Amino acid sequence: MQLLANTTSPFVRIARVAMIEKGLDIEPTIVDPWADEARLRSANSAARVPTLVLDDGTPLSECLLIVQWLEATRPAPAWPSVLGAEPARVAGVLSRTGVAIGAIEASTITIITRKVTAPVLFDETPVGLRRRRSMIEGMQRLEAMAGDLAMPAGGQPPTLDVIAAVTLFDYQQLRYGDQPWLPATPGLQALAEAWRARPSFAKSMPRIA
Ligand SMILES: N[C@@H](CCC(=O)N[C@@H](CS)C(=O)NCC(=O)O)C(=O)O
Repeated sequence: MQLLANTTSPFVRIARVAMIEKGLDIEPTIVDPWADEARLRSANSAARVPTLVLDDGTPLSECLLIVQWLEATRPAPAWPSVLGAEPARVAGVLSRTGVAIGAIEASTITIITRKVTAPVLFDETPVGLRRRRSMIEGMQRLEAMAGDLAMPAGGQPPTLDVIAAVTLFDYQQLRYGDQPWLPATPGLQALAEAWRARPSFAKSMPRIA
């Protein structure tokens, strides 16, 4: 099995944390998604990371589909469910995950679009400002719901909302930590710092290579 990845992508981190929590701690194969590497292109027509190539050669793309495959092939109770143990709480987990993913997508689109325009040409355009608003409002909404995001307790594994919220917080610090518009989110910060001690989060901290 091969996880084609880079060191910054929040989508990679979501897949990787879920994989480690499900007992699949494989060393990522680092690729540059922008360099059109043959192994990434042949596995993923969109040439994006993460791409997980299974032992039988089946390629899986899209981080949430990789999580879905993990849930199907490594189900509870033998493995922790990333949706949590209580069916009544699944909607809440997915709802919070959606808020985090929306902000992550706005964030990565902003970084990606800077590659083709100067920052001022995209970030300050109507669409760029809309993406910034999505980041700010997503972070603020998650901050307001921070009480519903479980802190580590008794070795309990993280659910998908926690994985996505921590991923968002750490990625925003990496990319926009010096920006005055980045909202203060002390609840998300406490969450990210607390979960950082867990191997799945520690091993996947984003870094610019
Ligand atoms: N929806 C995809 C997004 C993946 C994605 O956009 N990955 C970025 C890195 S953050 C990438 O590989 N970009 C290369 C490109 O867009 O060509 C997922 O959930 O995995």
